[in-house]
Amino acid sequence: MTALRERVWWKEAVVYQVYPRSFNDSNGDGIGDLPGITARLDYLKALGVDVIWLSPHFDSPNADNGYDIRDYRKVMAEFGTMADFDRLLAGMKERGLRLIIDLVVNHTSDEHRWFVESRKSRDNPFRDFYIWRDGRNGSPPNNYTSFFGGSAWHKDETTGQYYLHYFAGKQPDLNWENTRVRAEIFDLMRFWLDKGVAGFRMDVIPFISKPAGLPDLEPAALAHPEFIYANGPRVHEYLQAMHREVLAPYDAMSVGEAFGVGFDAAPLFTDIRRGELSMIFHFDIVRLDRDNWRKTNWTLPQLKATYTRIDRAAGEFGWNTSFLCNHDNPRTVSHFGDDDPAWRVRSAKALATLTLTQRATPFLYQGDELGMTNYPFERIDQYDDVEVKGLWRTLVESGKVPAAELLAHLRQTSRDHARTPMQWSNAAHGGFTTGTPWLAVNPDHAEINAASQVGDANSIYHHHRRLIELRRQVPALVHGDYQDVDPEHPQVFVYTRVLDDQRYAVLINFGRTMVDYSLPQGVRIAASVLDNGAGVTAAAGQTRLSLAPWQATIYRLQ
Ligand code: TEU
Ligand code: CA
Repeated sequence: MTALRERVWWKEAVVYQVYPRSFNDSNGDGIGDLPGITARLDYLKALGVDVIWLSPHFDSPNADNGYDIRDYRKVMAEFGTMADFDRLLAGMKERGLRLIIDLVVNHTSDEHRWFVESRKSRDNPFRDFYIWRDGRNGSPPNNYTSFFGGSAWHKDETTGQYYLHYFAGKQPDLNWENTRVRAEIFDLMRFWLDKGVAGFRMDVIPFISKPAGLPDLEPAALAHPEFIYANGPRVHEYLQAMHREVLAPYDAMSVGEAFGVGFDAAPLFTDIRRGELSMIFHFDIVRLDRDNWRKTNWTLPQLKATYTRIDRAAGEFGWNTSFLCNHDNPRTVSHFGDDDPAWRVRSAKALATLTLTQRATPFLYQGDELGMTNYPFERIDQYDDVEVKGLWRTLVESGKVPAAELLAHLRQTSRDHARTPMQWSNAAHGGFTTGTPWLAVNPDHAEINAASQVGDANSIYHHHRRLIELRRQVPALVHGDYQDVDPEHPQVFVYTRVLDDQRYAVLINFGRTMVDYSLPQGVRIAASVLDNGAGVTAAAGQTRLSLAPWQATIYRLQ
Protein backbone atom coordinates (compact mmCIF):
# COMPACT_ATOMS: atom_id res chain seq x y z
CA MET A 1 0.00 0.00 0.00
CA THR A 2 1.69 3.14 -1.23
CA ALA A 3 -0.08 5.55 1.12
CA LEU A 4 1.79 3.98 4.00
CA ARG A 5 5.06 5.05 2.43
CA GLU A 6 4.51 8.47 3.92
CA ARG A 7 3.59 7.70 7.53
CA VAL A 8 4.47 11.16 8.79
CA TRP A 9 3.33 12.33 12.22
CA TRP A 10 0.93 14.98 11.04
CA LYS A 11 -1.16 12.49 9.08
CA GLU A 12 -1.78 10.47 12.22
CA ALA A 13 -2.53 13.45 14.45
CA VAL A 14 -5.92 14.77 15.58
CA VAL A 15 -6.01 18.56 15.79
CA TYR A 16 -8.12 20.66 18.15
CA GLN A 17 -8.68 24.33 17.33
CA VAL A 18 -8.67 26.82 20.17
CA TYR A 19 -10.14 30.27 19.57
CA PRO A 20 -8.37 31.94 22.49
CA ARG A 21 -10.81 34.81 22.97
CA SER A 22 -13.58 32.32 23.70
CA PHE A 23 -11.88 29.36 25.34
CA ASN A 24 -11.28 30.15 29.00
CA ASP A 25 -10.90 33.43 30.87
CA SER A 26 -8.47 33.21 33.79
CA ASN A 27 -8.68 36.77 35.14
CA GLY A 28 -12.33 37.78 34.93
CA ASP A 29 -12.01 40.45 32.22
CA GLY A 30 -14.47 38.52 30.03
CA ILE A 31 -11.84 37.61 27.41
CA GLY A 32 -10.27 34.17 27.12
CA ASP A 33 -6.50 34.14 27.54
CA LEU A 34 -3.36 32.00 27.40
CA PRO A 35 -3.26 31.11 31.13
CA GLY A 36 -6.88 30.01 30.66
CA ILE A 37 -5.79 27.54 27.97
CA THR A 38 -2.90 26.28 30.10
CA ALA A 39 -5.38 25.56 32.87
CA ARG A 40 -7.37 23.28 30.53
CA LEU A 41 -4.52 21.23 29.06
CA ASP A 42 -5.43 18.18 31.13
CA TYR A 43 -8.94 18.31 29.66
CA LEU A 44 -7.52 18.32 26.12
CA LYS A 45 -5.00 15.60 26.89
CA ALA A 46 -7.78 13.39 28.28
CA LEU A 47 -9.79 13.92 25.10
CA GLY A 48 -6.81 12.45 23.27
CA VAL A 49 -5.96 15.14 20.72
CA ASP A 50 -2.33 15.51 19.63
CA VAL A 51 -2.07 19.01 18.24
CA ILE A 52 -3.61 22.32 19.22
CA TRP A 53 -4.16 24.98 16.57
CA LEU A 54 -4.25 28.33 18.28
CA SER A 55 -6.10 31.07 16.39
CA PRO A 56 -4.06 34.31 16.34
CA HIS A 57 -2.52 35.21 19.69
CA PHE A 58 -0.44 38.16 18.39
CA ASP A 59 -0.63 41.84 19.23
CA SER A 60 -3.63 43.23 17.34
CA PRO A 61 -6.16 46.06 17.45
CA ASN A 62 -8.79 43.34 16.83
CA ALA A 63 -10.58 44.71 13.80
CA ASP A 64 -11.03 41.01 12.92
CA ASN A 65 -10.33 39.29 16.25
CA GLY A 66 -6.59 38.97 15.77
CA TYR A 67 -6.59 38.21 12.03
CA ASP A 68 -5.19 41.74 11.77
CA ILE A 69 -1.71 41.59 13.28
CA ARG A 70 0.11 44.65 14.57
CA ASP A 71 3.23 42.89 15.83
CA TYR A 72 4.09 39.29 14.91
CA ARG A 73 6.52 38.89 17.78
CA LYS A 74 4.32 40.10 20.61
CA VAL A 75 1.43 38.44 22.43
CA MET A 76 -1.96 40.20 22.40
CA ALA A 77 -2.16 42.09 25.70
CA GLU A 78 -5.66 40.74 26.46
CA PHE A 79 -4.35 37.18 26.09
CA GLY A 80 -1.30 37.64 28.35
CA THR A 81 2.45 37.93 27.95
CA MET A 82 5.23 36.07 26.19
CA ALA A 83 5.95 34.37 29.52
CA ASP A 84 2.35 33.08 29.47
CA PHE A 85 2.93 31.78 25.95
CA ASP A 86 6.13 30.02 27.02
CA ARG A 87 4.29 28.44 29.96
CA LEU A 88 1.51 27.24 27.65
CA LEU A 89 4.03 25.66 25.31
CA ALA A 90 5.95 24.07 28.18
CA GLY A 91 2.69 22.65 29.59
CA MET A 92 1.91 21.16 26.20
CA LYS A 93 5.38 19.66 25.82
CA GLU A 94 5.08 18.02 29.25
CA ARG A 95 1.90 16.33 28.06
CA GLY A 96 3.18 15.34 24.62
CA LEU A 97 0.96 17.86 22.84
CA ARG A 98 2.11 19.92 19.86
CA LEU A 99 1.19 23.50 19.06
CA ILE A 100 0.56 25.05 15.65
CA ILE A 101 -0.04 28.77 15.44
CA ASP A 102 -1.93 30.92 12.98
CA LEU A 103 0.20 32.53 10.30
CA VAL A 104 -1.68 35.52 8.91
CA VAL A 105 0.65 36.91 6.25
CA ASN A 106 -1.57 37.76 3.31
CA HIS A 107 -2.20 41.01 5.18
CA THR A 108 -1.28 42.81 8.38
CA SER A 109 -3.11 45.33 10.51
CA ASP A 110 -2.96 48.92 9.25
CA GLU A 111 -1.39 49.59 12.65
CA HIS A 112 1.59 47.35 11.90
CA ARG A 113 4.83 49.39 11.86
CA TRP A 114 5.41 48.45 8.21
CA PHE A 115 2.10 49.95 7.15
CA VAL A 116 2.41 53.00 9.40
CA GLU A 117 5.64 53.72 7.52
CA SER A 118 4.33 52.64 4.13
CA ARG A 119 1.47 55.11 4.07
CA LYS A 120 3.64 58.09 5.07
CA SER A 121 4.94 58.91 1.60
CA ARG A 122 5.40 57.48 -1.87
CA ASP A 123 9.14 57.19 -1.34
CA ASN A 124 9.11 55.69 2.15
CA PRO A 125 11.42 52.64 2.38
CA PHE A 126 8.38 50.53 3.38
CA ARG A 127 6.11 51.85 0.60
CA ASP A 128 6.59 48.71 -1.43
CA PHE A 129 5.67 46.40 1.47
CA TYR A 130 2.03 46.90 0.43
CA ILE A 131 0.16 47.27 -2.84
CA TRP A 132 -0.36 50.90 -3.83
CA ARG A 133 -1.88 52.09 -7.11
CA ASP A 134 -3.24 55.30 -8.60
CA GLY A 135 -7.01 55.52 -9.03
CA ARG A 136 -8.80 55.34 -12.38
CA ASN A 137 -10.62 58.62 -13.11
CA GLY A 138 -11.40 59.21 -9.46
CA SER A 139 -12.39 55.57 -8.85
CA PRO A 140 -10.46 52.60 -7.44
CA PRO A 141 -7.70 51.08 -9.63
CA ASN A 142 -9.86 48.06 -10.53
CA ASN A 143 -13.17 46.39 -9.61
CA TYR A 144 -11.85 43.99 -6.93
CA THR A 145 -14.26 43.50 -4.03
CA SER A 146 -13.48 42.95 -0.37
CA PHE A 147 -14.89 39.89 1.43
CA PHE A 148 -16.14 42.24 4.11
CA GLY A 149 -18.08 44.48 1.72
CA GLY A 150 -17.40 47.17 -0.87
CA SER A 151 -14.27 47.82 -2.91
CA ALA A 152 -11.00 46.04 -2.05
CA TRP A 153 -9.24 49.41 -2.43
CA HIS A 154 -9.02 52.22 0.08
CA LYS A 155 -7.92 55.72 -0.91
CA ASP A 156 -5.35 57.02 1.49
CA GLU A 157 -5.54 60.80 1.71
CA THR A 158 -1.88 61.30 2.68
CA THR A 159 -0.54 60.35 -0.74
CA GLY A 160 -3.71 60.20 -2.84
CA GLN A 161 -3.07 56.57 -3.81
CA TYR A 162 -5.15 53.48 -3.08
CA TYR A 163 -4.01 50.39 -1.16
CA LEU A 164 -5.38 46.88 -1.69
CA HIS A 165 -7.27 44.99 1.05
CA TYR A 166 -9.04 41.70 0.26
CA PHE A 167 -10.56 41.82 3.76
CA ALA A 168 -11.30 44.87 5.96
CA GLY A 169 -9.76 48.29 5.30
CA LYS A 170 -7.78 47.73 8.48
CA GLN A 171 -6.18 44.64 6.85
CA PRO A 172 -3.92 45.92 4.02
CA ASP A 173 -2.50 43.15 1.79
CA LEU A 174 1.25 42.63 1.85
CA ASN A 175 3.26 42.81 -1.35
CA TRP A 176 4.90 39.39 -1.63
CA GLU A 177 6.69 40.44 -4.81
CA ASN A 178 9.02 42.38 -2.53
CA THR A 179 11.90 40.11 -1.44
CA ARG A 180 12.22 42.05 1.82
CA VAL A 181 8.62 41.14 2.70
CA ARG A 182 9.32 37.46 2.13
CA ALA A 183 12.53 37.61 4.16
CA GLU A 184 10.70 39.30 7.07
CA ILE A 185 7.95 36.67 7.03
CA PHE A 186 10.36 33.74 6.89
CA ASP A 187 12.21 35.30 9.80
CA LEU A 188 9.16 35.68 12.00
CA MET A 189 8.24 32.07 11.24
CA ARG A 190 11.68 30.98 12.47
CA PHE A 191 11.20 33.09 15.59
CA TRP A 192 8.21 30.95 16.61
CA LEU A 193 9.69 27.67 15.39
CA ASP A 194 12.76 28.35 17.51
CA LYS A 195 10.44 28.65 20.51
CA GLY A 196 9.20 25.15 19.75
CA VAL A 197 5.93 25.45 17.83
CA ALA A 198 5.33 22.47 15.54
CA GLY A 199 3.99 24.38 12.56
CA PHE A 200 1.40 26.76 11.18
CA ARG A 201 -2.16 27.05 10.02
CA MET A 202 -1.84 29.52 7.15
CA ASP A 203 -4.60 32.07 6.71
CA VAL A 204 -5.81 32.53 3.08
CA ILE A 205 -2.34 31.50 1.95
CA PRO A 206 -3.23 31.02 -1.76
CA PHE A 207 -4.00 34.76 -1.95
CA ILE A 208 -0.40 35.91 -1.41
CA SER A 209 0.48 36.15 -5.11
CA LYS A 210 -1.63 38.81 -6.80
CA PRO A 211 -2.88 38.46 -10.39
CA ALA A 212 -0.36 39.93 -12.85
CA GLY A 213 -1.23 43.51 -13.72
CA LEU A 214 -4.33 43.46 -11.49
CA PRO A 215 -6.87 43.48 -14.35
CA ASP A 216 -10.60 43.89 -13.63
CA LEU A 217 -12.52 40.78 -12.59
CA GLU A 218 -14.75 39.47 -15.37
CA PRO A 219 -18.45 39.88 -14.47
CA ALA A 220 -18.75 36.12 -13.87
CA ALA A 221 -15.89 36.18 -11.36
CA LEU A 222 -17.34 39.03 -9.29
CA ALA A 223 -19.56 36.75 -7.19
CA HIS A 224 -16.59 34.54 -6.28
CA PRO A 225 -13.39 36.56 -6.51
CA GLU A 226 -11.60 33.96 -4.34
CA PHE A 227 -11.11 31.77 -7.41
CA ILE A 228 -9.11 34.58 -9.05
CA TYR A 229 -7.35 35.73 -5.87
CA ALA A 230 -6.19 32.16 -5.11
CA ASN A 231 -4.49 31.57 -8.45
CA GLY A 232 -1.78 34.20 -8.65
CA PRO A 233 1.20 33.37 -10.85
CA ARG A 234 3.85 33.06 -8.11
CA VAL A 235 2.01 31.33 -5.25
CA HIS A 236 3.78 27.99 -5.73
CA GLU A 237 7.19 29.60 -6.10
CA TYR A 238 6.65 31.40 -2.76
CA LEU A 239 5.40 28.29 -0.99
CA GLN A 240 8.26 26.17 -2.26
CA ALA A 241 10.75 28.74 -1.01
CA MET A 242 8.98 28.82 2.35
CA HIS A 243 9.09 25.05 2.57
CA ARG A 244 12.73 24.82 1.60
CA GLU A 245 13.99 27.69 3.73
CA VAL A 246 11.73 27.48 6.78
CA LEU A 247 9.39 24.51 7.15
CA ALA A 248 11.54 21.57 6.05
CA PRO A 249 14.53 22.30 8.32
CA TYR A 250 12.15 22.15 11.32
CA ASP A 251 10.01 19.23 10.05
CA ALA A 252 7.11 21.64 10.58
CA MET A 253 3.50 20.86 9.79
CA SER A 254 1.60 23.32 7.58
CA VAL A 255 -2.08 23.52 6.79
CA GLY A 256 -3.23 26.03 4.24
CA GLU A 257 -6.63 27.64 4.29
CA ALA A 258 -7.32 26.94 0.61
CA PHE A 259 -10.28 29.27 0.11
CA GLY A 260 -10.62 29.59 -3.69
CA VAL A 261 -8.54 26.50 -4.55
CA GLY A 262 -10.44 24.13 -6.82
CA PHE A 263 -10.06 20.37 -6.76
CA ASP A 264 -7.75 20.36 -9.79
CA ALA A 265 -5.33 22.75 -8.12
CA ALA A 266 -5.20 20.90 -4.79
CA PRO A 267 -2.25 18.62 -5.64
CA LEU A 268 -0.19 21.66 -6.57
CA PHE A 269 -0.30 22.66 -2.90
CA THR A 270 -0.09 19.29 -1.17
CA ASP A 271 1.69 16.76 -3.37
CA ILE A 272 4.50 15.83 -1.01
CA ARG A 273 6.97 15.59 -3.90
CA ARG A 274 6.53 19.33 -4.63
CA GLY A 275 7.50 20.51 -1.13
CA GLU A 276 4.80 23.07 -0.37
CA LEU A 277 2.16 22.41 2.31
CA SER A 278 1.36 19.34 4.39
CA MET A 279 -2.39 19.65 3.80
CA ILE A 280 -5.14 22.12 2.98
CA PHE A 281 -8.65 22.98 4.09
CA HIS A 282 -11.16 22.66 1.25
CA PHE A 283 -14.29 24.74 1.76
CA ASP A 284 -16.61 22.70 -0.41
CA ILE A 285 -18.22 20.92 2.52
CA VAL A 286 -18.75 23.79 4.94
CA ARG A 287 -19.90 25.94 2.00
CA LEU A 288 -22.10 23.25 0.43
CA ASP A 289 -25.22 25.11 1.53
CA ARG A 290 -24.03 28.66 0.94
CA ASP A 291 -24.32 31.13 -1.85
CA ASN A 292 -22.23 33.96 -0.45
CA TRP A 293 -24.24 35.28 2.52
CA ARG A 294 -27.30 33.23 1.64
CA LYS A 295 -28.04 29.88 3.24
CA THR A 296 -29.15 27.30 0.69
CA ASN A 297 -30.05 23.62 1.06
CA TRP A 298 -27.81 20.58 0.85
CA THR A 299 -28.60 16.96 0.18
CA LEU A 300 -26.79 13.88 1.41
CA PRO A 301 -25.79 12.69 -2.10
CA GLN A 302 -24.20 16.12 -2.66
CA LEU A 303 -22.33 15.87 0.62
CA LYS A 304 -21.12 12.37 -0.19
CA ALA A 305 -19.99 13.37 -3.67
CA THR A 306 -18.00 16.21 -2.14
CA TYR A 307 -16.22 13.89 0.29
CA THR A 308 -15.25 11.67 -2.63
CA ARG A 309 -14.00 14.58 -4.72
CA ILE A 310 -11.91 15.89 -1.86
CA ASP A 311 -10.40 12.48 -1.29
CA ARG A 312 -9.58 12.02 -4.97
CA ALA A 313 -8.17 15.54 -5.21
CA ALA A 314 -5.49 14.69 -2.64
CA GLY A 315 -4.63 11.52 -4.52
CA GLU A 316 -1.81 9.26 -3.50
CA PHE A 317 0.77 11.92 -2.74
CA GLY A 318 -1.35 14.66 -1.22
CA TRP A 319 -3.15 14.90 2.08
CA ASN A 320 -6.42 16.36 3.34
CA THR A 321 -8.09 17.76 6.40
CA SER A 322 -11.47 16.66 7.71
CA PHE A 323 -13.56 19.31 9.48
CA LEU A 324 -17.15 20.48 9.77
CA CYS A 325 -16.59 23.65 11.74
CA ASN A 326 -14.06 26.35 12.56
CA HIS A 327 -14.23 29.91 13.86
CA ASP A 328 -15.77 31.10 10.56
CA ASN A 329 -18.71 28.69 10.45
CA PRO A 330 -21.90 27.74 12.20
CA ARG A 331 -21.71 24.91 14.74
CA THR A 332 -21.28 21.36 13.48
CA VAL A 333 -24.41 19.86 15.01
CA SER A 334 -26.64 22.78 14.00
CA HIS A 335 -25.22 22.81 10.48
CA PHE A 336 -25.02 19.14 9.45
CA GLY A 337 -26.79 17.34 12.28
CA ASP A 338 -30.01 17.98 14.13
CA ASP A 339 -29.83 20.30 17.14
CA ASP A 340 -33.37 19.55 18.26
CA PRO A 341 -32.97 18.25 21.84
CA ALA A 342 -34.38 14.86 20.80
CA TRP A 343 -31.64 14.30 18.20
CA ARG A 344 -28.74 16.50 19.22
CA VAL A 345 -26.65 13.94 21.09
CA ARG A 346 -27.05 11.17 18.51
CA SER A 347 -26.43 13.39 15.52
CA ALA A 348 -23.40 15.06 17.11
CA LYS A 349 -21.91 11.62 17.73
CA ALA A 350 -22.71 10.57 14.16
CA LEU A 351 -20.89 13.62 12.79
CA ALA A 352 -17.91 12.93 15.04
CA THR A 353 -17.81 9.43 13.56
CA LEU A 354 -17.79 10.93 10.06
CA THR A 355 -15.08 13.49 10.82
CA LEU A 356 -12.77 11.08 12.60
CA THR A 357 -12.87 8.28 10.00
CA GLN A 358 -11.72 10.16 6.91
CA ARG A 359 -8.46 9.70 5.02
CA ALA A 360 -7.39 13.11 6.28
CA THR A 361 -6.17 14.81 9.42
CA PRO A 362 -9.25 15.59 11.55
CA PHE A 363 -9.68 19.10 12.92
CA LEU A 364 -12.09 19.47 15.82
CA TYR A 365 -13.25 22.94 16.75
CA GLN A 366 -13.59 23.81 20.44
CA GLY A 367 -17.01 22.81 21.73
CA ASP A 368 -17.56 20.28 18.90
CA GLU A 369 -16.68 17.59 21.42
CA LEU A 370 -19.65 18.75 23.50
CA GLY A 371 -22.12 19.14 20.64
CA MET A 372 -22.35 22.90 21.20
CA THR A 373 -25.08 24.52 19.08
CA ASN A 374 -25.71 27.76 17.20
CA TYR A 375 -26.63 30.78 19.32
CA PRO A 376 -30.26 31.94 19.09
CA PHE A 377 -29.40 35.36 17.61
CA GLU A 378 -32.40 37.66 17.12
CA ARG A 379 -31.07 41.19 16.62
CA ILE A 380 -28.18 42.78 14.76
CA ASP A 381 -26.72 44.31 17.93
CA GLN A 382 -26.09 40.82 19.36
CA TYR A 383 -23.41 40.17 16.73
CA ASP A 384 -19.78 41.19 17.03
CA ASP A 385 -18.29 40.03 13.72
CA VAL A 386 -16.76 42.46 11.22
CA GLU A 387 -18.20 40.32 8.40
CA VAL A 388 -21.76 40.68 9.75
CA LYS A 389 -21.29 44.42 10.07
CA GLY A 390 -20.06 44.62 6.49
CA LEU A 391 -23.09 42.70 5.23
CA TRP A 392 -25.44 44.91 7.21
CA ARG A 393 -23.85 48.04 5.75
CA THR A 394 -23.71 46.89 2.14
CA LEU A 395 -27.02 44.98 1.99
CA VAL A 396 -29.43 46.36 4.57
CA GLU A 397 -28.39 49.99 5.01
CA SER A 398 -28.21 50.38 1.24
CA GLY A 399 -31.79 49.10 0.96
CA LYS A 400 -30.87 46.09 -1.20
CA VAL A 401 -32.03 43.42 1.25
CA PRO A 402 -34.70 43.69 3.98
CA ALA A 403 -33.27 43.48 7.52
CA ALA A 404 -35.44 40.49 8.39
CA GLU A 405 -34.13 38.56 5.40
CA LEU A 406 -30.45 39.06 6.25
CA LEU A 407 -31.15 38.27 9.92
CA ALA A 408 -32.84 35.01 8.96
CA HIS A 409 -29.74 33.92 7.04
CA LEU A 410 -27.28 35.08 9.71
CA ARG A 411 -29.17 33.07 12.27
CA GLN A 412 -27.90 30.01 10.42
CA THR A 413 -24.63 31.16 8.88
CA SER A 414 -22.90 33.75 11.05
CA ARG A 415 -19.32 33.23 12.14
CA ASP A 416 -20.33 34.34 15.65
CA HIS A 417 -22.10 31.01 16.29
CA ALA A 418 -18.69 29.39 16.67
CA ARG A 419 -17.29 32.29 18.65
CA THR A 420 -19.59 32.26 21.66
CA PRO A 421 -17.59 31.11 24.71
CA MET A 422 -16.82 27.49 25.61
CA GLN A 423 -19.34 25.96 27.95
CA TRP A 424 -17.36 24.49 30.81
CA SER A 425 -20.11 24.02 33.39
CA ASN A 426 -23.67 25.00 34.25
CA ALA A 427 -22.38 27.95 36.32
CA ALA A 428 -23.05 31.57 35.31
CA HIS A 429 -21.68 32.25 31.79
CA GLY A 430 -20.97 28.54 31.43
CA GLY A 431 -17.98 28.83 33.75
CA PHE A 432 -16.08 30.64 30.98
CA THR A 433 -15.55 33.81 33.01
CA THR A 434 -16.32 35.25 36.42
CA GLY A 435 -16.85 38.62 34.71
CA THR A 436 -18.95 39.68 31.73
CA PRO A 437 -18.11 37.67 28.59
CA TRP A 438 -17.09 39.64 25.47
CA LEU A 439 -19.78 37.73 23.54
CA ALA A 440 -22.81 36.17 25.23
CA VAL A 441 -22.64 32.51 26.25
CA ASN A 442 -25.29 30.28 24.69
CA PRO A 443 -28.20 29.90 27.15
CA ASP A 444 -28.14 26.14 26.52
CA HIS A 445 -24.98 25.89 28.69
CA ALA A 446 -27.22 24.67 31.51
CA GLU A 447 -27.67 21.47 29.46
CA ILE A 448 -24.57 21.41 27.31
CA ASN A 449 -21.28 21.72 29.17
CA ALA A 450 -17.97 19.97 29.69
CA ALA A 451 -18.42 19.19 33.39
CA SER A 452 -21.53 17.11 32.87
CA GLN A 453 -20.13 15.29 29.83
CA VAL A 454 -16.75 14.40 31.29
CA GLY A 455 -18.64 12.62 34.07
CA ASP A 456 -20.95 10.72 31.71
CA ALA A 457 -19.50 7.75 29.80
CA ASN A 458 -22.27 8.02 27.17
CA SER A 459 -21.64 11.67 26.38
CA ILE A 460 -20.64 13.25 23.09
CA TYR A 461 -17.29 14.07 24.69
CA HIS A 462 -16.57 10.41 25.48
CA HIS A 463 -17.68 9.36 22.01
CA HIS A 464 -15.05 11.71 20.57
CA ARG A 465 -12.48 10.30 22.99
CA ARG A 466 -13.23 6.72 21.94
CA LEU A 467 -13.11 7.60 18.24
CA ILE A 468 -9.73 9.29 18.65
CA GLU A 469 -8.41 6.28 20.52
CA LEU A 470 -9.70 3.89 17.84
CA ARG A 471 -8.15 5.98 15.08
CA ARG A 472 -4.83 5.71 16.86
CA GLN A 473 -5.10 1.92 17.01
CA VAL A 474 -6.34 1.29 13.47
CA PRO A 475 -4.03 2.48 10.65
CA ALA A 476 -6.72 1.69 8.05
CA LEU A 477 -8.85 4.52 9.51
CA VAL A 478 -6.01 6.97 8.86
CA HIS A 479 -4.28 5.69 5.72
CA GLY A 480 -6.75 3.25 4.16
CA ASP A 481 -8.37 3.84 0.78
CA TYR A 482 -11.69 5.67 0.96
CA GLN A 483 -14.64 4.39 -1.06
CA ASP A 484 -18.24 5.57 -0.90
CA VAL A 485 -20.14 2.34 -1.62
CA ASP A 486 -23.64 3.80 -1.98
CA PRO A 487 -23.35 7.37 -3.32
CA GLU A 488 -27.01 7.71 -4.34
CA HIS A 489 -28.81 6.71 -1.14
CA PRO A 490 -30.64 9.82 0.12
CA GLN A 491 -30.31 9.06 3.84
CA VAL A 492 -27.50 6.59 4.44
CA PHE A 493 -23.79 7.35 4.17
CA VAL A 494 -21.75 4.13 3.82
CA TYR A 495 -18.06 4.04 3.02
CA THR A 496 -15.19 1.63 3.37
CA ARG A 497 -11.63 2.19 4.55
CA VAL A 498 -9.25 -0.47 3.34
CA LEU A 499 -5.57 -0.95 4.03
CA ASP A 500 -4.13 -4.25 2.83
CA ASP A 501 -6.19 -6.93 4.60
CA GLN A 502 -7.70 -4.52 7.13
CA ARG A 503 -11.20 -3.64 5.97
CA TYR A 504 -13.65 -1.34 7.73
CA ALA A 505 -17.01 0.19 6.88
CA VAL A 506 -18.72 3.21 8.39
CA LEU A 507 -22.53 3.36 8.27
CA ILE A 508 -24.36 6.54 9.19
CA ASN A 509 -28.10 7.19 9.08
CA PHE A 510 -28.47 10.90 8.37
CA GLY A 511 -32.05 11.35 9.52
CA ARG A 512 -34.83 11.12 12.08
CA THR A 513 -36.36 8.00 10.60
CA MET A 514 -35.43 4.34 10.80
CA VAL A 515 -34.01 2.91 7.55
CA ASP A 516 -34.33 -0.69 6.45
CA TYR A 517 -31.02 -1.09 4.67
CA SER A 518 -29.44 -3.83 2.53
CA LEU A 519 -25.67 -3.71 2.45
CA PRO A 520 -24.10 -3.24 -0.99
CA GLN A 521 -22.44 -6.26 -2.61
CA GLY A 522 -19.04 -7.08 -1.20
CA VAL A 523 -19.58 -5.41 2.17
CA ARG A 524 -19.69 -8.29 4.70
CA ILE A 525 -19.74 -7.48 8.38
CA ALA A 526 -17.33 -9.24 10.74
CA ALA A 527 -17.99 -7.24 13.90
CA SER A 528 -19.10 -3.89 15.24
CA VAL A 529 -16.13 -1.89 16.45
CA LEU A 530 -17.62 1.37 17.68
CA ASP A 531 -21.20 2.56 17.70
CA ASN A 532 -22.88 5.78 18.81
CA GLY A 533 -25.51 4.05 20.88
CA ALA A 534 -28.48 5.14 18.78
CA GLY A 535 -29.64 1.63 17.95
CA VAL A 536 -28.77 -2.04 17.74
CA THR A 537 -25.66 -3.05 15.80
CA ALA A 538 -25.61 -5.85 13.22
CA ALA A 539 -24.11 -9.26 13.78
CA ALA A 540 -21.42 -10.97 11.70
CA GLY A 541 -22.67 -11.89 8.23
CA GLN A 542 -25.93 -9.91 8.55
CA THR A 543 -26.81 -8.20 5.26
CA ARG A 544 -30.12 -6.50 6.05
CA LEU A 545 -29.82 -3.86 8.71
CA SER A 546 -32.30 -1.78 10.57
CA LEU A 547 -30.60 1.58 10.99
CA ALA A 548 -31.97 3.64 13.86
CA PRO A 549 -32.29 7.43 13.46
CA TRP A 550 -28.78 9.01 13.42
CA GLN A 551 -27.20 5.66 14.11
CA ALA A 552 -23.48 5.64 13.27
CA THR A 553 -21.43 2.46 13.46
CA ILE A 554 -17.92 1.46 12.48
CA TYR A 555 -17.75 -2.21 11.43
CA ARG A 556 -14.79 -4.42 10.78
CA LEU A 557 -15.43 -6.32 7.56
CA GLN A 558 -14.75 -9.93 6.60
O1 TEU B 1 -10.85 33.43 6.49
C1 TEU B 1 -10.83 33.48 5.13
C2 TEU B 1 -12.07 33.39 4.35
O2 TEU B 1 -11.92 33.74 3.21
C3 TEU B 1 -13.43 33.01 4.78
O3 TEU B 1 -13.58 31.72 5.20
C4 TEU B 1 -13.88 34.14 5.63
O4 TEU B 1 -14.18 33.68 6.89
C5 TEU B 1 -15.06 34.93 5.15
O5 TEU B 1 -16.16 34.49 5.83
C6 TEU B 1 -15.36 34.96 3.70
O6 TEU B 1 -16.70 35.35 3.50
C7 TEU B 1 -9.67 33.73 7.17
C8 TEU B 1 -9.92 33.63 8.66
O7 TEU B 1 -10.23 32.31 8.98
C9 TEU B 1 -10.98 34.60 9.04
O8 TEU B 1 -11.35 34.50 10.38
C10 TEU B 1 -10.46 35.98 8.73
O9 TEU B 1 -11.47 36.93 8.94
C11 TEU B 1 -9.97 36.11 7.29
O10 TEU B 1 -9.17 35.01 6.87
C12 TEU B 1 -9.08 37.33 7.16
O11 TEU B 1 -7.87 37.13 7.84
CA1 CA C 1 -8.91 37.21 30.44
